[in-house]
Amino acid sequence: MALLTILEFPDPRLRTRAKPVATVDSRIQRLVDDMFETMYAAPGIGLAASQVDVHERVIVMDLSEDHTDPRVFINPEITIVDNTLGNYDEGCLSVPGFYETVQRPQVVKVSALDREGEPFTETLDGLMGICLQHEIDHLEGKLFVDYLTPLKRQRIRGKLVKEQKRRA
Ligand code: QAP
Ligand code: CO
Repeated sequence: MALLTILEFPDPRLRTRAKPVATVDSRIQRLVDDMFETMYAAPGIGLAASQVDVHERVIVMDLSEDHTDPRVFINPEITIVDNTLGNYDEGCLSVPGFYETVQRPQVVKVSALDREGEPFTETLDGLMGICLQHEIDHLEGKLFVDYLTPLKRQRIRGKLVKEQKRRA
């Protein structure tokens, strides 16, 4: 397994639209395993392949405290079940140190392939549903900061660029 480098806002590569996975083969399974290792090390609860500069439709998530609920979504398709919007303070491994309130539908239904390439469908609510929508946004090149006011987004951008320059 390997730790992958996580791209940070405003890296333009985060704006790439990811392509569907054609076959869930050993290359994709290795990517999934490396994404889990990278997410757990961060630590985080969700990671999209776009964030590690792989522009294919792969998401990993684990909302448990002890790494006991690993979930994989390959080529996910979501439909909104409950259009009622809920607020959640979202963060992102690609926007380190910043949390802001985002509004999203509360309940979604997802169809995807698992790590073995088997199709499954499930209904997700609460943080699980929110996190999945956040990760699917990554596959479209969208970030949670895009839902904020331009002023807030610009402030976050400025602070992150400064921090990235300091580290370089
Ligand atoms: C996406 O985000 C998410 O700023 C997953 O300094 C999060 O795992 C969706 C993290 C919340 C909905 C709600 C963020 C780690 C992890 C940071 C994450 C940080 C260190 C974020
Ligand atoms: Co994110």
